[in-house]
Amino acid sequence: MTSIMGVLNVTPDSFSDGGTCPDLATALARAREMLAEGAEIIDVGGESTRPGATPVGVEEELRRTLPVVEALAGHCTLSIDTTKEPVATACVRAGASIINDVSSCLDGVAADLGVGWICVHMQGVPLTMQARPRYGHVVAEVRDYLVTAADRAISQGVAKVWIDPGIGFGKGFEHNLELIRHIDEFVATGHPVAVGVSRKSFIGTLTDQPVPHKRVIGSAIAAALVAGAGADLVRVHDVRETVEALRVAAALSTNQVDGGQ
Ligand code: HH2
Repeated sequence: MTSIMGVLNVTPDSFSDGGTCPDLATALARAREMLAEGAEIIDVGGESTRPGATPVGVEEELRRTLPVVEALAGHCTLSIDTTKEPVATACVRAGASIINDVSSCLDGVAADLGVGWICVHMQGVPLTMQARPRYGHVVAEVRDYLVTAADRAISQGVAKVWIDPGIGFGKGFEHNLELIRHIDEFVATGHPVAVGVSRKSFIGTLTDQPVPHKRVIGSAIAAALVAGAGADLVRVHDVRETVEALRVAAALSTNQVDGGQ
């Protein structure tokens, strides 16, 4: 059964929901709403990784994320979406049990802290990654990179490792489509697969929808497809709609037995 990770961005500038949680009370209310809708994990993020985003410092990222993690600790499974060791460490000490790492560099931190690690593939860095992403065979290159990183992390003793193809992280439109069409090849590696398709620009291109928070139906369909292909985790902004899409897709699928109610 695929788990749903609800996105809780406490940033002013995230690509689809920046500024929607300007204070602690709003962030906690949003977390509670997503949990009530069926999210199993809340992913707290204090720095946007959108193409061209300006990096923030450790102090500022901690000021945004730590109070949220402290307040939610013990109430749900928490992941911290960061590429910074001090932020990951502080948030894990405060109660997060997963490091969601788009830099794929924090495996040693996850090993030392005894927590799970989501290893995301990214070509380049957020500031420039969409300039000219290039691959020979995108599925094989991304998959092989992730398997090497995951095996390394497991050999260091990381408790649980998810591999994530990093949709939109240094990928062009066709690269994203190819990766999603071939999610089964990632599942076949035996590592649990996490996927973030929610509201991303390829959906805007497919649906001619420039406004990210209006890409809900396309996002839910894409999430249901990757769930059907065996993804362990989908990272989404629109939890209720995704739960509904996964439930219907699972009930109508010939190769799944769970999810129907
Ligand atoms: N995508 C984003 C951020 N974190 N983590 C994982 N594991 N996989 C993803 O695809 C992924 C991610 C980008 O989405 P969002 O957090 O909504 O935007 P921003 O980076 O602008 O805050």
